[in-house]
Amino acid sequence: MRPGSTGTRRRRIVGLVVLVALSLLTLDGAAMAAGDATGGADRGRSARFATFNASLNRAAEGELVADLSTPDDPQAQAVAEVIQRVRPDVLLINEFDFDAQGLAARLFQRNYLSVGHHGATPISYPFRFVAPSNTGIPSGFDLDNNGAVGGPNDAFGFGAYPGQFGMAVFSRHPILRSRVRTFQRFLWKDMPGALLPDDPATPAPADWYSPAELAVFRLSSKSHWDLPVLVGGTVVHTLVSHPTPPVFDGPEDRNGTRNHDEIRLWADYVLPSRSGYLYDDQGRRGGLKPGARFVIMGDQNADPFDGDSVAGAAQQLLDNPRVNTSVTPTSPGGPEQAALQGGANLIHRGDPAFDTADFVDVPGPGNLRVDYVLPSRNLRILDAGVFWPASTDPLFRLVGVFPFPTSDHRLVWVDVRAHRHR
Ligand SMILES: [Ca+2]
Ligand SMILES: [Ca+2]
Ligand SMILES: [Ca+2]
Repeated sequence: MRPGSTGTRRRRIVGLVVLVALSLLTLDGAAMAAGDATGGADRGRSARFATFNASLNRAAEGELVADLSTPDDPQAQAVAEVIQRVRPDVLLINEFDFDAQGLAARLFQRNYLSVGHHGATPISYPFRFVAPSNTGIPSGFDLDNNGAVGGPNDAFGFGAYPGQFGMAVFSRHPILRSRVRTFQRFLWKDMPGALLPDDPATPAPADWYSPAELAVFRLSSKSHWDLPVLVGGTVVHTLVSHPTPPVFDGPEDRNGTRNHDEIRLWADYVLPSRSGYLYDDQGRRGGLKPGARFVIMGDQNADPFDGDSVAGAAQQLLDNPRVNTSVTPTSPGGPEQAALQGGANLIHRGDPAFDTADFVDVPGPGNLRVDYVLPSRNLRILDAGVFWPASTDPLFRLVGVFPFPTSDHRLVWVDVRAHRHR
């Protein structure tokens, strides 16, 4: 979901600098020197992959960097402790405001992850990746058809300034930077059979966006990144994204249809028979090669059974022939909170043990499964979980109930190992 939608609307800055370059993968000498011999499944060919919509977004540009410049931001402390408790090897953080220098990511490592919280062991991620996000970049068009151009809803992705609600990846394994692919600028109209929304007030089909708008409309609301990570000599393509929430629109369902097709991008990317139309920001076409190993992860903003997404949106991944769904991450806190909170949770079809987000229950969608870590079938799942402790657990203080100490989402993790033989 989208927090802060009523937040301060600062003057937007044309994100030329933001657009120009992928920020560099950074090596933090201090963090490396600190060392870290502990960890979940980070030995040999095994690794713990995790996704966490940590809600490290701020209403104004520069505010996250300011907050992380000192070690005393309570939310960032709690987010860091969750990470230190779970100890992922490869971690995607959704809703982590982007800055072109990667300063926020560096400061989060130095001032929060490298500092132990409440007795937890510090954790070091020598490899990090951030890149521009479509959020908050002005499109120059009236995309929400409210009669005016400008504001978060007319940006390439919803956001008050360039990079708000961006993403960051933290890794203890090398990210093969020269082989990274990004799909920030892939145009929605170039997806065959795209669910382009229709203006119900006109007889023409699929005409919510004009031809001029479709000529620039980027499918990805943030970005889609393929980050090849080297795990014990094996390349694992880490496929990360954060599709737009399927709500905050009208009967045309422009966000729901976009959410569906943003999810579809990865569903097609992993199938050589369907990926031929895709092109990345570097001008290369196609998707993964047959036999490639991957982990799709992120807040997909779609529950397979409940909530407001287009029917079948999440199933594009869950029913994908290349995706390994042999283990579904669960928590003790999800069922407990669904029962305690009631409302929409009482009529849900999905198993609350699979929930990953604590949304409004009355009136609202209730708690949903929207955050996923989905390995390829040629990776073995050793273990998995959702960090949502029961209320009797001392660590429940890290998730809490609204207003949340960390986020309305929970961290999801999966331990994988590459098969010796495919
Ligand atoms: Ca508008
Ligand atoms: Ca129409
Ligand atoms: Ca709730």
